[in-house]
Amino acid sequence: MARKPVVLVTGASGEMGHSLIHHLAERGTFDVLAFDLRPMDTEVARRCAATRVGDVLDRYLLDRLMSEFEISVVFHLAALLSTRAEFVPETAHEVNVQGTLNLLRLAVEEARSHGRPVKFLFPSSIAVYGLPDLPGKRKAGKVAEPEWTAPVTMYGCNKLYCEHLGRYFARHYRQLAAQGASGVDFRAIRFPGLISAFTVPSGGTSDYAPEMIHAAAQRRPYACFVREDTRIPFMAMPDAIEALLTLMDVRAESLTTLVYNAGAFNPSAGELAEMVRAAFPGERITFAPDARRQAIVDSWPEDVDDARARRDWGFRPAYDLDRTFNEYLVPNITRRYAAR
Ligand code: AKB
Repeated sequence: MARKPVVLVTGASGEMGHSLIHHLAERGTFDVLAFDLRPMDTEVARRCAATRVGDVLDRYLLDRLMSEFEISVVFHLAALLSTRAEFVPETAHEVNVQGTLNLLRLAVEEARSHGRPVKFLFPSSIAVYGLPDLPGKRKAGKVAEPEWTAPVTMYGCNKLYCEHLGRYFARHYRQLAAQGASGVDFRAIRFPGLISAFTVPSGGTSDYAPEMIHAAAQRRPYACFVREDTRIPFMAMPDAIEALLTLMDVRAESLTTLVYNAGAFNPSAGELAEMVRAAFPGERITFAPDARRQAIVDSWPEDVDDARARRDWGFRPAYDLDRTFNEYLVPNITRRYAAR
């Protein structure tokens, strides 16, 4: 019996998964197998050819997927983000690293099964960077891929190691064995903080930006957990998904590396608050820094140098800060909460 050709999306119920599946459905060129620990909501499930609920640590279940589906692309989005991971670092390691290893193994077996390379799209993060202190962060400015990769969170350590795992699988897998290349075509983007109009984040340390906006749209006061002068790069979710899909489509010969920075805008928390107050008059935003979460964000760069992505595969964010705010966030978030 022929297996059903699909692209596999893990973490399908998460923020990126929700948006990616929407974009893949719009494209209409792939059938999507959505996989998550939690059941997909109907909005996501109806856009998929199939959905499965399970754990990326369950290798038996992953083998069952391979018995039913022929997987040509893996979008491995399942992860415990930086804040949540700090409460259960060993579990985060299991999910973020062993889970990724299990999916890389699946990609090897699928490539050998159908005889074609399997593209493995991996969302890494600015969390792989570790700036030593605020003066060092400000002096470093736009950080390029080879710089400051000394993460201070378990999540950042996991993401950096998984980049190396992907490189190993793509270029050095079982290098002493007789059998040839793995067939895994690993491609990663180090995403900044992502802001979605359609989902509310959970478990991230960059979440203060989307939390502030979603709170304002619900007319709820917001106490920001970082200082007003805190500055890191962000990106509108549509640009993040478009970047993943563009990187997926690019010919391998055009890529000079496997891991790329991608940035869009980097307002301070105070600048963002001003925009939110202007868009939602009367909104009460206060600043009550949480010293521990602040220390994490202070270790992340003010901005990223994404010249390689722009050169190798034409990365260009469509949304700058103003357009993100005025065309994407405010109208859609206002509509989301008005409908409630
Ligand atoms: C987090 O805050 O953990 C993530 C990230 C920056 O990768 N949003």
